[in-house]
This record gives sequence, structure tokens and C-alpha cells, in this order.
Amino acid sequence: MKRVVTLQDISCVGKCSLTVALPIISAMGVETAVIPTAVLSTHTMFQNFTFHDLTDEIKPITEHWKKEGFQFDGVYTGYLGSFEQLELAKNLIQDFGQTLSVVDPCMADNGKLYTGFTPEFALQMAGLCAKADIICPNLTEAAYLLGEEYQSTYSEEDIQTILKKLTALGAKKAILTGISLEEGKLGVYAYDATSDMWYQYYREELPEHFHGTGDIWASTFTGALVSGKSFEESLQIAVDYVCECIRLTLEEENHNTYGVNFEQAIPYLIERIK
Ligand code: PXL
Repeated sequence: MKRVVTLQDISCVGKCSLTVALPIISAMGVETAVIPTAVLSTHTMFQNFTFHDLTDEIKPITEHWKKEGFQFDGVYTGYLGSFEQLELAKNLIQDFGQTLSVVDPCMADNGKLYTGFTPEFALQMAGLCAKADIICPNLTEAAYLLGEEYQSTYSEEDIQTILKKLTALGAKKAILTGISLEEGKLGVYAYDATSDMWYQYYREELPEHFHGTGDIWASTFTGALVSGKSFEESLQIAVDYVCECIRLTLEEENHNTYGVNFEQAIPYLIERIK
């Protein structure tokens, strides 16, 4: 059985980070070890959330694992809350990420950093991205990683330039999520610097945007890749699953907006990765 380790927070309510990574990757038939970086009452889009930092736990956990001789088929990092955690994430990749490392630099969207993050943190996150095989920022995160202004409109040439700059940071492959080059279509655009190959995949844009879909995308992508799907198939499976989650959410009349219905879309995912 394949096994990944994921490093990110646990937001007790909010359907993001570990509360989506664990069920999704597990449902794909991949053992999912977790290192929680912090416990929050909710994700940071709610007001007055609690935050308990777990940085001090990370090194003892990985030291124990090293003594046990555990090995992983992939390391996947998501939301990280401090400069120290960025360094610990680099160590995790070095110690356990020889086969595959995926860094989702969760820290911003819609032109803005999430609560608690600074441009300095974003530049340090670029240092973690440099150590990864694959990174998957959205356009806002990409701008912060590169220390550039966020542009809400862009051409295909702009996207290719950003992807080249992102891989120049050090990652082998970079994926930009939330890309729309044609009215009504939304998807991903990726670049593999090792083979100089470009990849794109789009679906119809659905009428509402939800929180946590970036984490669902990255978890599904990582699970698919570790299960043996190709890079291109994994991109597509992850886009298709996010679409299915949103479709099911929109079917519910009184759906909430903090997260999508990924739970009832799990049978679709299991079929999709067969
Ligand atoms: O979805 C990314 C994410 C993960 N974890 C926490 C967050 C967010 C986005 O806001 O607040 C705690």
C-alpha cells in the first residue's frame, strides 16, 4: 500500500486542510499519515477563531518516525503557520520526500494574503517551494512567491512566464490553479521544467466559489499521483473531483459557503481513479 505524509493544520470546522486531505487521500486507497501543525476552531475566514500552535510537536514526531524507519511514497505540505514551520517542512521533505514532494503554498487568494500572513512569510515560502518536486499555487500565491504585483487579468503568455519563474525557484513542476483563459472555463495550467512540457485542463466554471477547494484539489492531485496516475491524469482527476464536489454542493438548497460537499462526491472519486 502506498503511504503519504501530510503536514498542515487541523481546522475543526471548515472543511479544509487535514479534514479534507485525510479522508480524500485515504478514500483513494493511500495510507495517509498526518502531522498537524496547529489546531484551529475554524479556518481563518471565520471571525474569532482559536489557534493552538503545534510547532514543538513536529520534530519529536519525525525523530520517532526516523527511529522506526518509516518511509513514505510522498510528502505533501499545505497551510503552515510560521517561519519555523517552513524550516521543519523543508526537513520533512529532506527526510521523507525522496520519492515525491508536493508543496501547496496555502497563504492567499483573490489578490490578498490570508489573515496572519505577511509578504516576508510569502518570500520564505518560496524557499520551501524551491525544495519541492511539485508546487501548486493559485495566481495570488504565485505573485507573492515571486514578490510581484498580483494581476487579475492575464494572457496565456503571462501564465507561461509565471510558470517559468515559479520553476526557476527550484521546483521541477509548477501548477497554477484557478486559471481562466476563456470566458466560462476554469482550470489549471502546468509546466514541467524537466521535460519542457505544458499541460492545461479546464471545465465549465460553476456559478459560485467556495472555500477549501484549493486544498481538495491538492489532496486529490497528490493521492492520484501517489496511486500511480500520470502527472496529466492526476491534474485532470483533481479538477473533475472539485467540479463534482461543487455540483453536489449547489444541489443543496441551504448549502453553506465555508466548504464544499466533498463527502458525497467520494464515490465519484473512487470510480474516477479506477
Ligand atoms: O484552505 C486553506 C486554509 C487552510 N487552513 C487554514 C486556513 C485556510 C484558508 O483560509 O485558514 C487554517
